[in-house]
Amino acid sequence: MSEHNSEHSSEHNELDLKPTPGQRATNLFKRKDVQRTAVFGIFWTAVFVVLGLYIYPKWMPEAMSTDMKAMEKIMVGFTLISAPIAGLVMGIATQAITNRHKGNTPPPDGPAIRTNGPVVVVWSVVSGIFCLIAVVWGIMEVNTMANAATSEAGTALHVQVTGSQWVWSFKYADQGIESDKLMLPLDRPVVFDVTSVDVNHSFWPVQLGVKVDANRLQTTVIHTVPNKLGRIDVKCAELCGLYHAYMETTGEVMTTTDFNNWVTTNGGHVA
Ligand SMILES: [Cu+2]
Repeated sequence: MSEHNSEHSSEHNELDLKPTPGQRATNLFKRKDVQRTAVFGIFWTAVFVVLGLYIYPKWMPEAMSTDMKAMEKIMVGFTLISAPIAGLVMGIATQAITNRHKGNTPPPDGPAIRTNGPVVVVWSVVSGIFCLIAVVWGIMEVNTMANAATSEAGTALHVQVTGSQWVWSFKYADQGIESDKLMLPLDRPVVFDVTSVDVNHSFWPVQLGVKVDANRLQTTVIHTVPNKLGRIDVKCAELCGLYHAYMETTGEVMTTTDFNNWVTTNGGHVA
């Protein structure tokens, strides 16, 4: 009972006395509702950190290239960066839902956040720093991929990828074969020359962690190195008409011997 009363009177005092910013900051953390919000916020932040570190990677497709591994790291990193922000929002929501004002009198007004200078400065600077980390990290990763593509261009396997409504086809020009399944040898750099014969599609071999637009009359190039044996899902990631959702096929990363066998049994030659 006494706790309930003191909480309300402290909120009124704060409004009536118009404290200086220094006093406001100290008083803020003496308020019961702020303390509860902080505890809920820390709880939710911990939940998001656990989700990001241990659950999220399990939901993602298997990483079968260093590009996909880098992608996974970035996704986990971004989840951790956003955990305290999402935690604070959930903390405020939890506090608001579990401590609703009861009775027939209107609830007392709290101080308006839009006129709280220190709060605005803190959240602008902190989210600015988070955005900067994200941009720099992303640019560094794109640079690493571009450098790898240049240094491995000579030894790479070339696959011409063509999208059409609503199938993918893969032409191995050096081997002289064509397929509707994406077969790739392990640990050999691969360059995809991607185009379309009709509308815009987007070539997305999911487990390889790369994705690029397939445009009519245009060739876009993407590079990766498959580093794990197994099945690949190939999808279209650009809305391209009625059966867009069904524009998918499969493929496989196989040993060099198996790949060469697959090439020769389909009438091609090893190259
Ligand atoms: Cu498509």
